[in-house]
Amino acid sequence: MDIPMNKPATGDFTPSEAFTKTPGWLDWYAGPSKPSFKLPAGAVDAHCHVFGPGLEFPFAPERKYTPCDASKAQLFALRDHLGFEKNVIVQATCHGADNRALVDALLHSKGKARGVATVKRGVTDQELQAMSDAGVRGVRFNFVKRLVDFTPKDELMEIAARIKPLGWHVVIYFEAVDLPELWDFFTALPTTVVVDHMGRPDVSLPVDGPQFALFQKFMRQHPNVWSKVSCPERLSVAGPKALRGEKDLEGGAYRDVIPFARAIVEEFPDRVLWGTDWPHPNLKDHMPDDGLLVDFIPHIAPTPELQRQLLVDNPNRLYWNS
Ligand code: 0GY
Repeated sequence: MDIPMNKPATGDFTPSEAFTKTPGWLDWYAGPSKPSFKLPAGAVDAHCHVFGPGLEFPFAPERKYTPCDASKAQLFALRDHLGFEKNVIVQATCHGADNRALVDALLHSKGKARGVATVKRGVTDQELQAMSDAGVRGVRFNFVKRLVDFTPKDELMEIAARIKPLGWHVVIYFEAVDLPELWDFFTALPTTVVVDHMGRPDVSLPVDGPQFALFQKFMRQHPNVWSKVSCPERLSVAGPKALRGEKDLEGGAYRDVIPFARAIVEEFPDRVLWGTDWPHPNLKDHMPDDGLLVDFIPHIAPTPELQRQLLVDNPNRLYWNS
């Protein structure tokens, strides 16, 4: 590995003396392979995080997990190693609504990163403007119960109305089973709405079954809705092990996620984004090699045209206005 990840390639180390990691926490993988798939020029990793470092940017008291550190320098080293040009850094729930680590990463990115923040009702206009100046372009509303405490929908709607004039959008994270209950709220949002990880479908269900059909209907009926077709490692039941040849479509890593992501990319090619999700919080059974995750992209976006839209055109339009 040729990147200064600043931690041992294996192992179970305690990253910051200030915090003790959640028991069983899986650290990000410090020896990512060089992808075989060559990313197009201008490609954006549109979903990744920074964690701390905890000594510099303490984790939030209300957090549901305590991760290992994952610094901006380590993220930027991974970006360069994989062949991305830019990042979209999404505020992780372990930092709550304290966006200092995110903003610090944006300010040190030389314009190569944009951000998605978490804010509360009490945020001031000056704070929003300062975040915008630093490169924040959206807020994230999280409905995954294991990650956050409940926030009333009227508070979220008020925040959405306040960030709209800044040209920001709303990123939503939820589980597929909760889409029916959240439908009215989501479809009333006044901004572009970006869904994390395709709304977390249960990929053991049929791709043409009612659960995924509802998500497709959500995108079909609402042209302001975009989707990240990210996180095969999180959604897959089949897991990272190939059945036959490593790169084989039907037998390869995370093969059960391919039909879902590919259906979304092919139907909505101008409203999809892709990201590594580094440093991969809360994975339980394996930590992916980010180089192999990049090699997954041509399975879900099989043509150079789809790859360019997914990796270059769409994220640059949404986050850099270009
Ligand atoms: C992700 C997924 C997860 C966590 C977070 O902010 C977060 O803590 O997003 C998860 O645990 O599913 O997109 O990183």
